[in-house]
Amino acid sequence: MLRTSPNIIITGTPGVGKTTHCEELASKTGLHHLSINDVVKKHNIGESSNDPEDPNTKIVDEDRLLDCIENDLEEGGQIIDWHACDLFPPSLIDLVCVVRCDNKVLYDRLKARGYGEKKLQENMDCEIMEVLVQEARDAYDEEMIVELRSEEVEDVEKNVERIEKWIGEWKKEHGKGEGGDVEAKGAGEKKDEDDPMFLHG
Ligand code: DAT
Repeated sequence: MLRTSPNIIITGTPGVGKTTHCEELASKTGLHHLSINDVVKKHNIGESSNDPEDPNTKIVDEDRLLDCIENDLEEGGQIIDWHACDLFPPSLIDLVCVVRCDNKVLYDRLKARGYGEKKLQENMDCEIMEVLVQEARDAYDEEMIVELRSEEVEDVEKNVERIEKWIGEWKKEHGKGEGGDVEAKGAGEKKDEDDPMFLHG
């Protein structure tokens, strides 16, 4: 089935601003915020970890997770909110946004969430070592990946605007632009400067 709207992953270290971006983007575009946390809860597919410091962390059965969301992904128009990205089949993904955040800002956000020292340090290391950027690069084509900074409220507005423009371009290219009969452009015709996601890095 051909998707009429793109599937977009919003990923990154916990606390960087994934949910904030997904909610804003969903409200601006009408695409569906697919919170994997909610899917895991709804279908009860997470096992509690044995870590006493972190009993709320769930180890997710990825095969069952994919079964639960496969139809949604095939339909398209999903904004996937999750702190991992390499489990989603590349053929069903159109854009991967890795949200990034300054260490000091992230530390304060995670502290405010009440994270213990160990969990806080693990997540800080994850951001410093660029774990999610690397995971995205290992799983998807470089051209599909974009890093977005999220330190201030204005960053969210700017990022969401960029993604909105990108969605418009995607729909035009796939013949789903406003007006209906826009012809799909061949991939070879596309110039980087036409692309709102990659224009400014
Ligand atoms: P995540 O879903 O990645 O765990 P979140 O969206 O829940 O992160 O955001 C964590 C906290 O940080 C939350 O209180 C909102 C705030 N926040 C996120 N991005 C922000 C930004 N760009 N400017 C100001 N606050 C932000």
